Amino acid sequence: MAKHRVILHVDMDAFFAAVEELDNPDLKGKPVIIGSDPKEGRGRGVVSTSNYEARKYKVFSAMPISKAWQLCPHGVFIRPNGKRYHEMSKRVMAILKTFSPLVEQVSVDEAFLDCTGCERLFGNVRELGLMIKQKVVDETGLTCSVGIAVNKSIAKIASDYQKPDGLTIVPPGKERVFLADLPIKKLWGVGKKSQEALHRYNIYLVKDVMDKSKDYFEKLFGKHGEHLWNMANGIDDRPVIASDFDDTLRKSISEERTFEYDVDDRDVCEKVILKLVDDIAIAMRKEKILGKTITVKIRLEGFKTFTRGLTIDSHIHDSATIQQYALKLFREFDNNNKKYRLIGVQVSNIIEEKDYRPGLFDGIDDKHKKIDEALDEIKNKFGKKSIDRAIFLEKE
Ligand code: TTP
Ligand code: MG
Repeated sequence: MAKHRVILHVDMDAFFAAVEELDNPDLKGKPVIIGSDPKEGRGRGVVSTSNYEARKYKVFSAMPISKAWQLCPHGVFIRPNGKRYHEMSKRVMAILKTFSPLVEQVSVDEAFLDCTGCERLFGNVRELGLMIKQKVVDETGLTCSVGIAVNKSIAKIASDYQKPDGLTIVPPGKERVFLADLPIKKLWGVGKKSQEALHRYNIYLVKDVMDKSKDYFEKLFGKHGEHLWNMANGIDDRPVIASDFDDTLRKSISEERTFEYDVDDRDVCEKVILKLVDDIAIAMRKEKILGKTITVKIRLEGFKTFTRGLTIDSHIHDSATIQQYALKLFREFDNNNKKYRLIGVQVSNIIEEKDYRPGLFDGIDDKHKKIDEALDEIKNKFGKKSIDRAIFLEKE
């Protein structure tokens, strides 16, 4: 028998909601919806996640919070507590690292593990999967779902197959049987747009892709088509790349604001960007981290969402420099005369201050640094709301 890999995908169940339930047992059995303030149906943000009870009412991630309120008015609506979820995420990732040195964290609540060769240490792959689930629940109180297969794309589909608290194993050689009857949207990389395009060619299930040649899809969609055909046929040789995570390091830090009313005044948006960046930069300095990728998220009326990002040469955490890049990204974005619904800013590509090595192009402006330090000190002493740069004192 050919040698094959043992790849696991671990994904926490209803992660943010599960952490809230853990911290507040009164929530047990109730529909829990994490997201922005529903304001009795007038709220304009979105749902981050919902627990499985709330999903019975068809409340799902990324849905407008006002719709969630309509579908489930008796639900418990909770604002997200990113810091707490991040802390639990770190604990989960640390547990996973005790099963393999090759752990690739792909989002706050999911990771791939390459356990090739280690499975016998744990008996067999089923035992391995059960042990991981047991250790996660014993040490965090949270459940997860695990998929095990010969490659990443199938392991990822498998972890989702029997959620929550699932364990799905696709034995080597059974990939195509497992995939055949799934809807194409289950394939990794097939989003709403690709799905619609494929439907136009009468392709609904993975087996509809299998029935055709690779050439057929290459001609239709180029490189994407080739990738699609490979995924459908269970071919994926991408390696698990160990995240060089220091267990304590977060991957990004972000803030966003949904406007009460759609806004067409760009000055208002720019002021919000300045404020969001200030909050991010203060948190970064407090956590002693630096970042070099700045991304701006823009949601326009009608809900279309765009992101624009750039990576600079040096790692920074001073407000003024991040603000300057965030504003540049915002100003370069063509909103097509549409109004703004939401503005967000993210800093990623994070390192710790202690790992910072000044590069040739570094030159954190000394003046900015001094202003930041002074602001941080006052805010530390007198609280976050005690002082703001002049521009924030105007009504937003
Ligand atoms: P997911 O793993 O996609 O969802 P989940 O863990 O809540 O539920 P499932 O059992 O189906 O895995 O995302 C992990 C967390 O990321 C989720 O708890 C909240 C957050 N998230 C958002 O904030 N917005 C989103 O649109 C999505 C999809 C997730
Ligand atoms: Mg999850």
